[in-house]
Amino acid sequence: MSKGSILAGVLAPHPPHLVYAENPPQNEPRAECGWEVLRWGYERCRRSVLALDPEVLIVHSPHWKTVQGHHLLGVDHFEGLSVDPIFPHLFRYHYELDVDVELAEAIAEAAHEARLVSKLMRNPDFRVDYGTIAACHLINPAWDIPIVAISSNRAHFDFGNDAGQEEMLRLGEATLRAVESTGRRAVVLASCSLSHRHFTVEPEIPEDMSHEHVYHHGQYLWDMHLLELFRRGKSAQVLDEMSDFIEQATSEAKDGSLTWMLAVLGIPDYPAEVHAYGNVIGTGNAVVEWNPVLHSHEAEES
Ligand code: 2XP
Ligand code: FE2
Repeated sequence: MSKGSILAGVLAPHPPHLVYAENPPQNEPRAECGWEVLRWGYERCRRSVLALDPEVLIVHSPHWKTVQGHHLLGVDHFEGLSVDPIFPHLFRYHYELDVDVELAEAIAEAAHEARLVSKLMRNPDFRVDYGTIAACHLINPAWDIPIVAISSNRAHFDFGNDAGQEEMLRLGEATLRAVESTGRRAVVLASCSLSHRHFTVEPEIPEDMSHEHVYHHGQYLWDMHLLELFRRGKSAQVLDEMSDFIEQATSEAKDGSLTWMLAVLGIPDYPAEVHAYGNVIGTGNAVVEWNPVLHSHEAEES
């Protein structure tokens, strides 16, 4: 078996609004339009990563919250209805997905060897969280590639940001080792927003874009700072500044997804492609792709 590899990584935010606005057959509510810049960015990103022909998408989600350790879906197939607890009028999504259980088991084992607590979710009736579903839908609406889904163990919340960072770096390194040893060609998805300050009053028409804008300049400055670092290949600096970003931008990165993904990618020092940035309920969301192939084409052209 040849050694597996990470083909690309994507910062793949999961606001249910983006799925709602696409009107896929799986989602019950219907939208007129909305959040186009982010959705068009997702279209470009989707084309780019699916062209790499990945065998599996590995996603880390802030909305599968586990207290004791890192859990992974461990059944071949899940299906059900996912209803967003805050936006049930936007997201009532009938999902059906396949899991790469062998890889999930290998990641759980590699995590265990790295002295992290891990566990496989073997309940076939488990309801998969909307952070996993929305990010995977937006990257691959055909759902024809199996996934591995990893929970957020909330280490930043329970033990502080420094401990959380260390935990997620170790989980990322363990994930990479498991991908390599199982020979998989994988794309990794960090399902999270950047700044995460919500507005507090929803407009009568959710897709009324006159309400979607930056609500706090400080949060916007942080988002732009991070995107600039991504674009310049400075993910090590992002990790150095992550604790401040988490606190000052109330970032959803506190759930660990972004740190995990940068670790799986080996803390990339090449430029990422920012496909889009936009606000959803006032939060800052970016679709960003780390793809060494794209980068090497850019390098050849310059
Ligand atoms: O608040 C969250 O974490 C959500 N996923 C809701 C929607 C938009 C957030 O950015
Ligand atoms: Fe979220």
